Formats: sequence, C-alpha cells, structure tokens
Amino acid sequence: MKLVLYDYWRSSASYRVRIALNLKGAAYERVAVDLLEGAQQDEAYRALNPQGFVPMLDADGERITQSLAIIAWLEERLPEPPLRPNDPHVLALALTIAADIHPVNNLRVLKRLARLGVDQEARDEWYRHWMREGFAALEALAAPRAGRFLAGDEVTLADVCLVPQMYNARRFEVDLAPYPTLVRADAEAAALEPFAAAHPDRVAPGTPSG
Ligand SMILES: N[C@@H](CCC(=O)N[C@@H](CS)C(=O)NCC(=O)O)C(=O)O
Repeated sequence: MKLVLYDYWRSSASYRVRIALNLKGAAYERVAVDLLEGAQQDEAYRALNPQGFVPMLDADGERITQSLAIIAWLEERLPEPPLRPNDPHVLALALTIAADIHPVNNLRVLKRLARLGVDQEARDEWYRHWMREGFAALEALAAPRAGRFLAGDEVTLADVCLVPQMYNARRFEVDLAPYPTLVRADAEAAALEPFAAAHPDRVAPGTPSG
C-alpha cells in the first residue's frame, strides 16, 4: 500500500503522524503543504481536505484527515507496537493536547487575533496562557500513572501528542519547570529514533533525507 502524508515540517499535528508512522515502521512519502504561504487554502488542496489542514494521509487513494483519526487507522492495520488509542486514560491525555491545547493556538486562530488588532506580544501571551493552563492540567492528570513515558512504561498515543506539543512550548519559550512529569516523559520519548526522525529539524525543507 502506498502511503502519502501531506504535511508541513513545523506543524505539530503532522509531527504526531510522522512519529506514529515511524513507530509502526510504515514507509511513506511526504508532500509538503506550505502553511506560511497559505497552500492549505489553495482550491486544489481544499478539494482534497475541505478543512484546509495538515496532516492528511492518502492511502492508495483513500484520504484520511485529522491526526488522531489517521493514527487510529494505522493502529488497526499495524497493531504493533500498540499505541492504545482506545485506552481511556491514554486518550484523555492525548485529547487534552489535541482537542484542548492545540486548537486555540492554531495558525488560523493566531491570524484571526492579528486581524482583530491583537498585537504580537499579546498573541504570544495568548499562546503561552493556553499552553500553561493545559500543561498544568496534563501534569496533574498524568503524574499519578506516568512511568518512563506519559501513560506508563510503554510509549502510547499520549507521548505521540506530547513530544510535538513540547516542541511548540519551547518555540514559544514557555517555562516548563512546573511540569516535571511532562519534561521527563518528553525527554525519554524524544530520544527514541522514531520520534527523533520525525522532528521538524530532520524533515525541514532542504534537509537531506536518508
Ligand atoms: N485537529 C486537527 C488539527 C490540524 C491542524 O490544526 N493543523 C494545523 C497545523 S498544526 C494546520 O493545518 N493549520 C492551518 C491553518 O491554521 O491555517 C488534527 O489533529 O489533525
């Protein structure tokens, strides 16, 4: 089966899917959709994904949108290693990031704030506010059951969502000291090759592949 991932190197939702594909050992090609140039709004791309988001996975012509749906699709076809998207604790951790922290800090939201006259400093504070609030909740939810990784001693969907969100947090200089469980789990997961190979710096335009 031919897998083609439409993504953007710095998109954290795309980063989740690259990690999951790498963990599952799935070979895939990438098509870059340049979010800064607004390529996600091009008519041709919106005909493929009406939401105008990356990531999108094309699997032999079947198009799957939404990073968590793509990962659930992968989990069914390639069950090893299990990422446990149906485990309520794992899913709750993942959704804290993917459904609650990430959407309010999306590019289109930040652009809309700018249109409404919110200046750069206030937009950065908006970004950091939702990150801090979400991370505080995530830390409290995760800490009692965390192990080497966020939901225990095995990598799960929670780590697949955590590592890209920590990348965003560092980009926006969020102080991570109050979230020791997140910092520890992130360091453990990010050091694994399937995570490292998905890092934006490893897939940025102009980066030699291989
Ligand atoms: N819930 C979606 C979110 C996807 C998403 O927000 N993608 C961002 C990049 S991380 C995007 O394409 N943004 C384009 C925009 O805001 O215009 C998912 O998990 O796939």
